[in-house]
Amino acid sequence: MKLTFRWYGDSDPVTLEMIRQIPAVSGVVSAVYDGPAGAVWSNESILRLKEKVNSAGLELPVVESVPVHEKIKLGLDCDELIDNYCENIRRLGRAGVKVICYNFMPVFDWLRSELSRELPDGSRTLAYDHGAISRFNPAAGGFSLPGWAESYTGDQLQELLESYKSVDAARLWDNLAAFLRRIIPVAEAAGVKMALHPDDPPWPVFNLPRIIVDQDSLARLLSIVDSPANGLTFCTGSLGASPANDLPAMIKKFARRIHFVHLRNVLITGHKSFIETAHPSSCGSLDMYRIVAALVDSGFDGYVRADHGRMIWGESGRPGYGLYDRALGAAYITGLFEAVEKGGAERERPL
Ligand code: DNO
Repeated sequence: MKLTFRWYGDSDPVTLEMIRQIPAVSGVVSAVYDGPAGAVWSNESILRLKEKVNSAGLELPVVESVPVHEKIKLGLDCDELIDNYCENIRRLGRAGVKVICYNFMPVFDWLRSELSRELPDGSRTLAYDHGAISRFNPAAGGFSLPGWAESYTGDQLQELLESYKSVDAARLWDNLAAFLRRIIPVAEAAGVKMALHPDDPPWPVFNLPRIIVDQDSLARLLSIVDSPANGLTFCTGSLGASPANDLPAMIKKFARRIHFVHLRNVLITGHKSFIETAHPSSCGSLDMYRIVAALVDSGFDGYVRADHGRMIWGESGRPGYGLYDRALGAAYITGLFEAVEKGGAERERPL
């Protein structure tokens, strides 16, 4: 595997120099943040990003995300927007980007009910409780999370939610299929692998459909265009929030189409309720050893990043994206991969 670390560009308090000092990290996952969703990214911005990352001694193998405009998900008047998306794929391919991570969640990207829940050890973490989420009124406005491409005023959100009233899960699948049929041939030609991020959390919120949630939906997605360029971001924290998902089994089934992995742990605290924990298996509900073993046994050789961390040691900043806990997670992940890859045979080998 190739270990990467997410960087939010110049506004990120975590600098490239800090990232470079995390053991075993070879690349950065980033994006161009200077235009609205749906626009073509300028070649200058793409090259500036790449040069900055390269001159810090790091690679830029993965872009996360190229946001999908809501009109594409709504299937409305979106020909030109899909053309723009294709152009971004071509430009990123020319800049040497290997994988593009994106998602197809209506309106809201990842969603939590609390951004800073204090844990007994004094660390702070992201939490989700479906009851609490259902009591929110999204149209009241001011609703945004730091990972989102967009934040909306109350009126804009109201209008958007109104437009989605005619889009049920079946329609959303149709719109996703139409999008994939256009973008995947372009990605193939550009030498880029598209890696769809599953819905987080993996169930509908605010009556909006969420369709990339389990083994069946991943299989359906991959069958729409049966090409290696139509692949997955396997996010353990997103899929793992549903106890029905058997993550090692899913990895074994889809391994050849997994191009990017987000590794993080969650502690399931009730029905549709969880907190994000530190990465080790002993801290949450997911067996990270079995997850990594499934990746290694399937011959996975793609990009990995430690996903969200808690806020520890007094750090503050973008929830989920502090330096310290993600760096601890990266070191843990490196150790797990080394242990699984070397396995028993290496331990027995005479020195
Ligand atoms: C959360 C991230 C997501 C992810 C997008 C991919 O921290 O994993 O925001 O970047 O959903 O499009």
